[in-house]
Amino acid sequence: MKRVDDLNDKNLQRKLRNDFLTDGYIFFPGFLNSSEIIEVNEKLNTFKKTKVDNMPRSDVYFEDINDKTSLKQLQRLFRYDSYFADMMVNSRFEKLASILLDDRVEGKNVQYFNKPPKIGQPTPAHQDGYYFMLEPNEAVTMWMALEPVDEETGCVRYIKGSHLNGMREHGKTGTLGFSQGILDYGRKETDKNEIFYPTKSGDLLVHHSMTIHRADGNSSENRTRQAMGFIYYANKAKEDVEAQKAYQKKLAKDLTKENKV
Ligand SMILES: O=C(O)CCC(=O)C(=O)O
Repeated sequence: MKRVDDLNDKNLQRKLRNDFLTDGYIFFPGFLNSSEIIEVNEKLNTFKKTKVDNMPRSDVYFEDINDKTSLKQLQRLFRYDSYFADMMVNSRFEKLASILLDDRVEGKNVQYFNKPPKIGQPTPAHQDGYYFMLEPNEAVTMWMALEPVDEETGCVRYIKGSHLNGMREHGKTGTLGFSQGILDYGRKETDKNEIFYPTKSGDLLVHHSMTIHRADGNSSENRTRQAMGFIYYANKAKEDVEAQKAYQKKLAKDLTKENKV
């Protein structure tokens, strides 16, 4: 997992950065190999069995709060297990983030995403930068498939080049884990503009914090849709810490009131 040497190739770095600057995202098939992804899945399974019950409610989301088999998201895994801290810091993920943002970077989050079969909800169209509150808005989100993901289970969809067109207006979505979405999504874009990515285990998608993206729900009968997320901010990006705190406080209050956490 700690190998970073293959990312030292200058030609590869140039290509990755150019594609990222043009499209607002990159697709990196097989970023983790099969034995690495088996190890990650084992660690996550142990984590779910042993640690989730003791995590604060703000870091654990279920599709249905009364159904403990409907786990939807885990936040900030790096705080609870050094294995996930090691995945975030001084790792291939960090190195790739640094190449794409052309800056030193700081890891901010390691997440687990699931969409349980039949009830896994769609991810509303959004730009992560709206949540991040950065100036300049220079950050990346990495999304890594932990199992095969396709149109039926809800693969990630991007609007190519949308990171170049500024921040769209966002508003409340009612979706747990993605509380804010683009209010008029579909006014400027159609399904034809969306590039979607069926993925295999270990494939990685990385998008810029201004790139518009979304995903469908999981309409399959019995397949889960599991993935991990990694978030890195560029050193040059300054956080509006006060606005962040106020947003987190309001979100926690709203979710508790709505009995969602
Ligand atoms: O897993 C998903 O459906 C999307 C994840 C996402 O939108 C994000 O991490 O920004």
